[in-house]
Amino acid sequence: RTTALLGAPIETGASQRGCIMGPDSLRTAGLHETLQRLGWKVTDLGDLTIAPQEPMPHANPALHHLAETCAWIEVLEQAAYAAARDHDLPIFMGGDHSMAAGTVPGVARHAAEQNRPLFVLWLDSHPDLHTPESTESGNLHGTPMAYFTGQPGCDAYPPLAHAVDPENICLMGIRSVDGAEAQKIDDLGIDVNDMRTIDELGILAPLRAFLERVKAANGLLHVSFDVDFLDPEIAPAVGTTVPGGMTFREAHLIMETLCDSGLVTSLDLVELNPFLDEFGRTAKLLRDLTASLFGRRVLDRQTKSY
Ligand code: DIR
Ligand code: MN
Ligand code: MN
Ligand code: MN
Repeated sequence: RTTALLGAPIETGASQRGCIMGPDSLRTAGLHETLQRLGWKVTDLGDLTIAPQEPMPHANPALHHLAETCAWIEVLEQAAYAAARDHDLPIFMGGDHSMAAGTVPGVARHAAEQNRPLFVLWLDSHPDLHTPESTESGNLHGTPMAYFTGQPGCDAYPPLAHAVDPENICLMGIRSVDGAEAQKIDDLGIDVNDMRTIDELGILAPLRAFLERVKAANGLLHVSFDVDFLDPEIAPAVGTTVPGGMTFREAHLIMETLCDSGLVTSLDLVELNPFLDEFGRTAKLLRDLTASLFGRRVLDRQTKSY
């Protein structure tokens, strides 16, 4: 099977600088070699880039880097589309989470061409359901989900050709939601597994139920992995840490379960800020979690007889 590594060194959607180094930090951690050892054919497509932009005015005075974000969306939509068309399971290495406003629509175009629905598994502390109009922080990494589901209020962004059906989205790990986002969650009826749900049910029951739906619909499945999904104790290299996150074991179990399903067709690794890392340990953890998704096992499980 084939994978591609596509770097999106974008940091203008976040409040702090540093995500620009994310793709190179994942390369330095040996992501390419790790996946190769697991038997994958790996192509590093290098990093995307955008031209310098003139500021784009907007009614929301908090917004910053709107023009850069629009340019990234256009470049990423095309590149993610091509990567999904040409590879079994491309990896989009961020870069802050605003990049999902490009990768998800690109993958959605590929799904539409195949006449298959696109499903999205969103692993994040945050639902990222702000619009450029509703965001109070002005950080556009809080907006991709509203954009790729075709919500009103995103007119500042490029026109959207293939919206993702909110019914095909599953959010896990949610523990920081702004008022405008809570309202949208209600309106859209999105499947949100917040930390209370996970504490009560564990992660496997909701994940398996979602995977069953993907399978029954013969869908493509995009996984968007925000580093702040993880507990800050194990993943300090992110600008927006939120306590009470996913443990090491829960995160690996999610990735192994996704691997077993065989359903995942693309992956975002976003919000890694190497400037905040400790001797590369968050980058190495992301590498290892990705390895679990790509087939690494401690022991190949066999039926045990007791
Ligand atoms: C917050 C943070 N909701 C905002 N969003 C983040 O600024 O809109 N998403 N960090 O991952
Ligand atoms: Mn494909
Ligand atoms: Mn996010
Ligand atoms: Mn987040």
